Amino acid sequence: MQSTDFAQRRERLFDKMENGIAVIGSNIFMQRSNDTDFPFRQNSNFRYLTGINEPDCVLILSKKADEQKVFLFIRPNNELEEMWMGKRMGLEKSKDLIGADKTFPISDFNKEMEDLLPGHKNLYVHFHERADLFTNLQKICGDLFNKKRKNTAQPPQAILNVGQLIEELRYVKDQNEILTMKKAMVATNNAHRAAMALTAPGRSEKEINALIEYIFTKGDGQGNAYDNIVAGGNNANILHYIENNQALNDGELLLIDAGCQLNNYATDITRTFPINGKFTGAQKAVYEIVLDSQKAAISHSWPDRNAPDMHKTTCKVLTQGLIDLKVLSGSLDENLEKGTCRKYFPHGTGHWLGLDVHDQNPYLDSNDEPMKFEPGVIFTVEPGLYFPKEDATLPEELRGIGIRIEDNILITETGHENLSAMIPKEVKEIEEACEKDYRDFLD
Ligand SMILES: [Mn+2]
Repeated sequence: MQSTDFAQRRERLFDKMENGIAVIGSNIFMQRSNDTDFPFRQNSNFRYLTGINEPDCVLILSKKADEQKVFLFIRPNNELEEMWMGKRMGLEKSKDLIGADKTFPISDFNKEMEDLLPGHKNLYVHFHERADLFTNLQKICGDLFNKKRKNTAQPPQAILNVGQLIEELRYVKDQNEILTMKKAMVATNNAHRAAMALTAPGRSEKEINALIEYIFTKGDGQGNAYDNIVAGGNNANILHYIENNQALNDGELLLIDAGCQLNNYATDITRTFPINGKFTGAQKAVYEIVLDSQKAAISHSWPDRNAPDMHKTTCKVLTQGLIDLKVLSGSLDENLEKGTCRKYFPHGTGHWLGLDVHDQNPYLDSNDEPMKFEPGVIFTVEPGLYFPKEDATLPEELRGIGIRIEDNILITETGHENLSAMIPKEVKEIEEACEKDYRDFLD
């Protein structure tokens, strides 16, 4: 990414702003234990607008009738701190990098904001990130308001959500973003293939998870984009199962939902396969239904279509499948009307994907209509069926089966591209992948 790309993004954000001042915080260190922190991960919006990967920064965009200015608060250089904790960009380098009008030490934030805030009509802040920054700004504005004098510039009188404006910018991905996600998919593919190859009765979710982590981190990848789900047998029926510490049993399935992160961009892939390498009849029957529903949803992925219609397509195939499996009774139309498949498919068909695994993009347009798919939009397609072991109303052979299949889809001018098409998905492909040697995927 060139620094001009980030400048263009800030320019597009300026275009969406009225007279006002936007305050966008980087992430800060999060305490893990006593005086140690969790690994730092940059705030996606701040990263999108600056490319800067340091904690304790705040980006300011100031827009008045006759001028636009960019300011940045950042940690100054400090030899001792940098010896312990790593290099900092500092005030000068960061000013050059993003072409800011001025940079300030982050420790001067409150003092400088007393000068920067007045004269703007609106204050643009993120409504659900960096609540500490929001609270702090409200206090500074309140104090300025109390101290106001005649004939001086006034602090902002209205607070608007900058998050919504940036969501709109981030909806369509540019070529760099698409390329980055394609690169991340290489490790994701290797990890899922290696996992299929290593998995066997007697192995554990822990071992498979460790192998995935290894492949996600050993190359360019930054590790996982979200907590891996490595769920054997009935654990697959807990949608966000992340314990990943149980034994893998003969005759059961393993569901893996895991994606590599690269340059802060996420991939998000799920595969479900037999622990011993061969599907049973019942497992295969359920698997084929989920796969058919997923293919139907993917074939719905065209410009001008939308996610709610895609979800309807998925539900139709799953509901017919549930009737065929004798899980549901009655006609297809009756069941669709009542939404009976929801008990076994309790989540959506997919979500936007990008810098955040659940990417911050709008689901509705300004008229509250579903967003239309456009070239450059990326989302997941991830139907599933979940039959908990404890549900005595289910046919016995289905109990304990949980299956989800998830791919990442890019909308193109002429339809779509499945970014994860290379990861085994057909029954035959999966059974072949289970036969392989996991060491073939470590290089
Ligand atoms: Mn997902």
